[in-house]
Amino acid sequence: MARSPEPKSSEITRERDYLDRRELLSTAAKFTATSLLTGGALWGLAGGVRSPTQSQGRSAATPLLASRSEAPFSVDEEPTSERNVTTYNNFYELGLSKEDPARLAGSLKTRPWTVVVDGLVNKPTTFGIDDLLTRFPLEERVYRFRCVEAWSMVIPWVGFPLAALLQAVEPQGSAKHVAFTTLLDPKQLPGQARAVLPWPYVEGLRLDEALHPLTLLSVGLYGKTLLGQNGAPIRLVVPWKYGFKSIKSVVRITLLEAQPPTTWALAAPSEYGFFANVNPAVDHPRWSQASERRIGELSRRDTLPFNGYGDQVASLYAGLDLSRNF
Ligand SMILES: Nc1nc2c(c(=O)[nH]1)N[C@H]1C(S)=C(S)[C@@H](COP(=O)(O)O)O[C@H]1N2
Ligand SMILES: [Mo]
Repeated sequence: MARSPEPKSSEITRERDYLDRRELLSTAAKFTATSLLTGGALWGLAGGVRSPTQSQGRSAATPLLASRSEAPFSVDEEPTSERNVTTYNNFYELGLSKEDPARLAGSLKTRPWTVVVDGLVNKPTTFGIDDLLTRFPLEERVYRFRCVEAWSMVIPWVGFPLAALLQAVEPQGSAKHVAFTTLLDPKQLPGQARAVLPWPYVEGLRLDEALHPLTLLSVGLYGKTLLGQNGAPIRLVVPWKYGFKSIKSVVRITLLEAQPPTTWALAAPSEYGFFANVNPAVDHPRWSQASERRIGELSRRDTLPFNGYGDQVASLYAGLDLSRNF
């Protein structure tokens, strides 16, 4: 399989910081696995400006029909190449290097697949993945994506608003948060055999964040179903937050009153907070967040507050000191 020639992780964040991040993980072996609870997409036909290249991933991606979104739900920026989006990944259940997930994704089986939606809802429901793909109208959303490691991409996701799913199960008045869980199965996700993080990977949002129209459940990108390395068959995308909030290969969505524990905040609470809003004014303890490297570009660019989505989301945090509540 072809590998992306660029970029090396050392070009993005100082190599030492990377090693530190991995060291942190290897010393975290104290965690246990039980420690936590069609034809062509419309956008491809319209105008033909961007012609998707062949995917470099191993599992087959099939076409998905989606209507195109306009601003403010899509940005008018050049998307990162499909090759980079599908070969430069973070998915620690499939290895710690950027190249591992594309190489190892063949072990992840996306059928059958169910997503349990439960907790403080009137209609707890187990959705089959193919029900989800047909029940909620799919849209293409071109979003900026900013990893906490100070690299970024622009990704043409296909998906539907998480709000549509949550409304279908009828949240109860006491529900204030939403927890998300990745598949736990070391046979399919061999990285889970090593306790580098507390498995399964879990993430969370406040309910108002989860209901925000920008918050997407993604089932595809570049007009095709997701490849394993990108979190097939369904993953969260929250474009104003650091990438680690965008949890992959989701099997459970639970509505709760209390704020749920989240994987990176558990692993390194002084470095990763619950909100994890993109914020150039708050550095990571080991590197600056003021600028970023857009994958495929040579020079760095300034990082924008809320990753450029401030007009839409800043009001969610009125009165909250985001330098303390990171
Ligand atoms: N289950 C799970 N979800 C995950 C991760 C992970 O390791 N495991 N990595 C996160 C991080 S750090 C990033 S930057 C994004 C990367 O998404 P991409 O590879 O599709 O660009 O996935 C996030 N979701
Ligand atoms: Mo990330």
